[in-house]
Amino acid sequence: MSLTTKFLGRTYASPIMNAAGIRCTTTVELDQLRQSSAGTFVTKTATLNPRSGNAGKRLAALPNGSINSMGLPNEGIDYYLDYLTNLPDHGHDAFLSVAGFSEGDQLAVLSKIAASDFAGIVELNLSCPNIVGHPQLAYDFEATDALLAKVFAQFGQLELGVKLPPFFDPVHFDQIAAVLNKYPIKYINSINSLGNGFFINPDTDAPMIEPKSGFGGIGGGYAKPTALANVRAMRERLRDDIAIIGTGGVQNGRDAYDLILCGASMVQVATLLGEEGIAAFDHLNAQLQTVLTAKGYPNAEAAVGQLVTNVKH
Ligand code: RRO
Repeated sequence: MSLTTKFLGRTYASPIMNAAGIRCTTTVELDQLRQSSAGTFVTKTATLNPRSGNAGKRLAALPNGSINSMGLPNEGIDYYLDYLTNLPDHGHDAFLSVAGFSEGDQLAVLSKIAASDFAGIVELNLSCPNIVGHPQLAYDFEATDALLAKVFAQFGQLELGVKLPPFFDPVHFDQIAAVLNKYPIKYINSINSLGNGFFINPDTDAPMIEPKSGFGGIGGGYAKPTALANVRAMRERLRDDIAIIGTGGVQNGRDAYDLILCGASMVQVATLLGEEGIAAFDHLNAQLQTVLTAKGYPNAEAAVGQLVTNVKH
């Protein structure tokens, strides 16, 4: 049984990797990811200029997951492009996550990538929940359509995917899928954290985190059923040539397998990786291998989308 996975013409030793934002902000962290047993890695979402992010305590562990309002702290697009383009493969096997605060910003970040030697995959983060005054773009279907029209008109040569927020209604699944199906998107990544949740610290009766009066993105176990729903719903609606990365609530190999059954070709790990560090990949790879072997699959790819649809009582 091999975990070897093909994705966008690349071959990875495992389908499991970090999610953007988790242990991937500095070159030291990126080196650690490269040396780990993760199949590949994605950078922290990069903006045109470096950002220190939201002030105060901005990440907390919860009983079954996490809450964060980081506010997009990152070293800026030039830093990540410099790191990636100096790798032996010019970052061919890596993912570069990017975001902008306006259409102009987003396009400026992409022009920098297009003008560089970066040979990898670009992930447009349309779903950051934690920037004051900036709603998650993908919840505005018209604005998403308008941005993607410009992006693909100008940067059609880039290999582009999009990071989506969770959707909660079949009509919204239909609407976002209809927009995405219009463009030569290579993949979607579902889901980003459950935006603007709230959790009270029982010791203090105050919110767990400081920015935005305590509202923040929820990840970990709380996110798993919503992640499975989004991967499944999008697989049912997207063009076959649009691949899916599944993210949300992966705590063990079975969780990764469930996302794969719903249609994910790759699986990303956020909260668990934040808590456990890169040793999490060793455990998850071993556990995923055990599940796939027990279920009789020769490799991870063979299980993609193999959800059994007749409910057995
Ligand atoms: O930096 C953040 O606050 C953040 C981002 Br950009 C994101 O996409 N998802 C998230 O949970 N936090």
